[in-house]
Amino acid sequence: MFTLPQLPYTYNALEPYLDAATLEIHHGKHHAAYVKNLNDVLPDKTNANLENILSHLNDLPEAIRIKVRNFGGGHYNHSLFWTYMTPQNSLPAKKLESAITSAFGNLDTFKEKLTSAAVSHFGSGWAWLTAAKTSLNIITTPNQDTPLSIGEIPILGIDVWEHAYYLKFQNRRADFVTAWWNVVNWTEASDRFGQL
Ligand code: MN3
Repeated sequence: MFTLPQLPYTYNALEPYLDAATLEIHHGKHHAAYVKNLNDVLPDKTNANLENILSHLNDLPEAIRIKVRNFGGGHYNHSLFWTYMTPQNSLPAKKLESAITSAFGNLDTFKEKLTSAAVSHFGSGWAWLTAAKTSLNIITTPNQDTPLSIGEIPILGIDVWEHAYYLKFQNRRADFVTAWWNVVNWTEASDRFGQL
C-alpha cells in the first residue's frame, strides 16, 4: 500500500504566501486521489520502490504503464513537493550554492531561470532543479511526469498545475511562483543534493 504522507507542517503554516485552503485541498484531495488510484493500479506492491518503478516505466505491462506514470508520478512528485517547502527561513548549503553558482552564475539568476521555466511551461506540469551526472539542470515535466523517467534526480521543484494556486492567485501563475520562493526549503534541497 502506498500511503499519503503527513505534511511536515500545518495547513496554515505557509501563510501568507500559500493559503491554507489550497494546501488542504491539494494535499487532502488531489494528492490523496493519486495515492488511492495508484493503489488501485498496483494493489499488491507492498514495499514497492516507487523511485525504481518510475525510473523504469517501460518495464511495466503496457496496460498499466500510463496509469502508473500518472498516479505514481503524482504521488511521488507531491511527496517531494511538500518537503520542498517550510515556514522556516533557510539558505542553500555551501555545496549546493557552489553548484548553482557554477551552473547558473549566481543564486538570483538561478531563481529567475527556474521562475521563467515554471511560468512559461504550457499547461499542467512541474518545473524542477535536477541533477544529472555532473550537472545541475532546470527542466519542466508535463502532467505528473517525474525527472526520474528521463534519468535526472529531482533536487527542488514546483507544481504549476492550476490546482496548486488557482484559489488564491487565479490565473496569476507568476505571482504564485514569486510567493513560493518565500517558503522554499533550502535545507531539504541541500540535503538531497548533498547525498548525491
Ligand atoms: Mn498538485
